[in-house]
Amino acid sequence: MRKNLNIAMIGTGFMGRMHSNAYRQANSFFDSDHAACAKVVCARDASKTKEFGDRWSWQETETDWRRLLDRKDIDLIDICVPNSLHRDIAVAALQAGKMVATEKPLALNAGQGKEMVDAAAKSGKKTMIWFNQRRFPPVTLAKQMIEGGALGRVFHYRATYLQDWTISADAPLGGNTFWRLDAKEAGSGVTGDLLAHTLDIAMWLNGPVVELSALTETFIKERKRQGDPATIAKVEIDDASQCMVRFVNGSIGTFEATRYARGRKNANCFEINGEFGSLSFDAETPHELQFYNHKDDSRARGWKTISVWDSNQPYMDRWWVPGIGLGYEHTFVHAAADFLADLGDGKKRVPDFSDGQNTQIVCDTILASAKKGQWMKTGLA
Ligand code: SOE
Repeated sequence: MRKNLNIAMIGTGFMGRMHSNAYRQANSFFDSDHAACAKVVCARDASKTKEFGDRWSWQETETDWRRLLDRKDIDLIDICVPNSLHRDIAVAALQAGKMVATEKPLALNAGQGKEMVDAAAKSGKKTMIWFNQRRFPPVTLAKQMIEGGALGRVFHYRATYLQDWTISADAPLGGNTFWRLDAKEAGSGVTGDLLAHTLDIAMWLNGPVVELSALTETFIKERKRQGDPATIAKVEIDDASQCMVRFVNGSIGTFEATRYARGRKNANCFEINGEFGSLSFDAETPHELQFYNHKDDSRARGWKTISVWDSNQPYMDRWWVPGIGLGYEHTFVHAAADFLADLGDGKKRVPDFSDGQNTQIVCDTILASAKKGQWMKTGLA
C-alpha cells in the first residue's frame, strides 16, 4: 500500500494541465512508496475549476487558496499561477506547515526569492521548483556522463532558448496566455521565463555562474491590454536577452533567449566543450544527445548521435520498449516521480527553493547588468 501525498494545486492553465497529467502518470509508470493524490484544485472561477477538476480527476475544487492552508488533509501545495503570486502563496503555505512546489521562475525577483528560501528553512518542509527540463532523459544522461568524466576540464558552455510566439504586435498584454508579457505579473520577460530553464540546466551541469555582462531588448514597445483593447500599455519586459558569463570552474559561456526567432518553437539548446569531448542537446529533438568523444580512435572520430530510448538510460526503463522516444510532457512526469521518490528515501533528486534562488539571482543580475551596461558579479560560488 502506497502512502498518499495529498496535493492541492493552485492554477488551471497550461502548467495546471501539465502537472495534473504528471501526477497521474507518475503513479502509473513509477514505483514509489508514495502516491500522488489529486485532492483539491484551486482557481478563481468556480465553474471553470469544476470543469477542470472533473476532466483531470481532482477530488475537490476550491476558489480561495488561503482556505487550503488550514486543511490538515493537505500535504503539498503546488503553485501553477503567474510569478507575481509565488512568494505570497509559498511563504503562507510553509508557515502553515505544508510542503511546497512552485513553477519557475521562483519569484518576481531575488528579494522575494530570499523570503521563500528563509520560510522553507524555518519550516524544514520539502520544497521543489519545477525545473522540468533537467529531466529530458538526454539532459540527465549528460549530467551522468559529465560526472563520469566524459568531458574532463570544461572550457565553453553555449546555450540558447528560442521561441517565436510573440512576434505579432497584435498579441495583447495580460490575461491567461499573455500574462508573461506583463512585467507586474511575470517580473521579467524571456530572462525569467526561458533563461531560467537554460541557466538551471547550465549550473546543474557546469556549476555556478559567478560573473556576467548582459544585453536585453524589447522589440514591441506597446501592446493592447488583454480584455481592454482601448488601453495601450507600455511593454516593460525583455523580449530578448543575451549574456556572456564566467563559471566558477573557469569555463566561459554565452546565453541567449528570445521569442522572436521565427520558426523556433521550443528550442532549448546547449553545447559544452571540454578537454576530452563535447556534448550538445536540443529540446526540439528530445530523445537525442550529440557527443564528440576525443578518446575515440582518431581515424574514426566524429560527432555521434546518442539515441536516448533504451532501458539502461535515464528514466527509460519506466516507459515503453526501446526505440520509443519521449517528449516535453514526460519531463514533468519524471519531476513528479523524483519528488515522490525523495519522500520515500530522503534523497534530494529534485531542485528546491535554494536552487531556484540561485537561478533567480543570476536572472536578476542579467537584468541589472543590461540596465547598467556593465559586467556584474552574481555573488554565487
Ligand atoms: C512559454 O514561454 C513556456 O511555456 C515557458 O513558460 C515554459 O516554462 C517552457 O517550458 C515552455 O515555454
